[in-house]
Amino acid sequence: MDSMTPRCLLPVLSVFLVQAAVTQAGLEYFVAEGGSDGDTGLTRSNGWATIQHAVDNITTGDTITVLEGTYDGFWINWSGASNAYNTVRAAPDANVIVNGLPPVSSIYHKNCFIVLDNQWPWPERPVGYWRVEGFEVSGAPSHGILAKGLPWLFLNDIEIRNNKVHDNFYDGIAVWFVDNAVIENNACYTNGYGAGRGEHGIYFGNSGDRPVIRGNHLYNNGGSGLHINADASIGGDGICSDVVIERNVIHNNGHIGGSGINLDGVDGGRVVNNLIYNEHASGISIFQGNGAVPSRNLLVAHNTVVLADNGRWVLNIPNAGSTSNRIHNNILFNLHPTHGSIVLGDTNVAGTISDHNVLMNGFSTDGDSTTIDLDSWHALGYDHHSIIVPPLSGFKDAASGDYRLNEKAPGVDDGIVLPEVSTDILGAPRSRGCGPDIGCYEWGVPGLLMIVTESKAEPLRPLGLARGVSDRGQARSSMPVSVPSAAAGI
Ligand SMILES: [Ca+2]
Ligand SMILES: [Ca+2]
Repeated sequence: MDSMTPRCLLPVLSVFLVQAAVTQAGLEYFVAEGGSDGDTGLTRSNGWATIQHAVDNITTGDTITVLEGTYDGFWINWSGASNAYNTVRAAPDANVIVNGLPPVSSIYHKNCFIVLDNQWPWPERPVGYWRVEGFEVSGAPSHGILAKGLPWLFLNDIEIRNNKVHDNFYDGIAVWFVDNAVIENNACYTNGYGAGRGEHGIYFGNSGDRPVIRGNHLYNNGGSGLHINADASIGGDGICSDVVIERNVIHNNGHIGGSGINLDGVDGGRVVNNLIYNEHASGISIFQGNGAVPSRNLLVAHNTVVLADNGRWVLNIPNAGSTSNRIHNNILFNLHPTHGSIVLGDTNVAGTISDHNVLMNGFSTDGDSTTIDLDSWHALGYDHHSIIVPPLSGFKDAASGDYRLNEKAPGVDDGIVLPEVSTDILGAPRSRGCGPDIGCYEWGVPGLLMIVTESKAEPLRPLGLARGVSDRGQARSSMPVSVPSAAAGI
């Protein structure tokens, strides 16, 4: 559909999806600055002094609410239950900073501030059904938050939500050997410079299945925004199955190499409604490095991805064995002078379908050695219904981080209906008007996203309009990060 096609009338948007409040059985205990671990912990004025004491003394289904203040970290090594999660959280609207090691001596903390593990004290035991919510975690000598199982005994059903995790030596949030993890609405920034090799905002690894990674804001990290590495070399099946990666905003990562989203050894699931911009390596990489299989069977849809002028390729699928990926309704732009939109590892990657995208003219089927033009790309069967435009075409204000489309921009109403994608990045229903819009936004949603600088911003507010966010977003005080230029990496 070209920009002159008439639009049909848009219905009035009256309902947004809102996450249901989480209910919790059990007692609520408090931790407070100036509290005492000898007290009851049952009221705000009788709070305990340390989060560790609380973790060690509640029972299944209880909630620990930590009041405003600065605290040492904590170590979780016992399990809640599927019908009675344990919760450790910052009090609503409190600023709760965790910036010290747990007060428990164990090599298994690995210099992280918040740790969930199942390997100490002996014997190993199941650990799962915990929620960790609302903390600001910074300055760890290793990872800020680490949830780590074992190849023969995974953690399970861990939820890490609404945390602000920054300036940690390695990863912001590392989740390894964990099934059914939910990593949601966290802000992870300026992590991963300490080792000089580029670590990540979120690192999900080691064969865990069914992760839900949603609504996170990942920026200014040395390596990837989100890195998934199923890593067959250290045990487990080496496959991360059935991922949900959606509604994340990822920008200004990859200074030391590493895609906005790296997927190594991932089999099945969806990567949808993500906004990725100003990235300095690749945008989304679907590949095999350490994983047992090339990443495959993924739906990659409704993502808006823009690489910086030192970027690699926007969508990077370099292995011929990465079969049966479906690539629809994405905007894939690259500001690099010669790199293009999509690179494949072969002229015939079985089952790959790419169509109904907004792209720039530049493709490769030999891993970047040779760039081919649109006619050659069409001859391989790809993107016959896609739109080819110059980079940045159609955005409201890309320079200010507003990657919504203008009303008549190429891509509005031009997508195909995907039953798996019923909302946009803001949670507004798809589709409005005459069809789904290409990219992460559905046109005409009266809210905004969001973060427009590379500053130290707040966690995402996916329904920001409800918080009084202006139509231009919330510009925040800029805090530039001094980082090396882009180097090798996926
Ligand atoms: Ca697995
Ligand atoms: Ca539409």
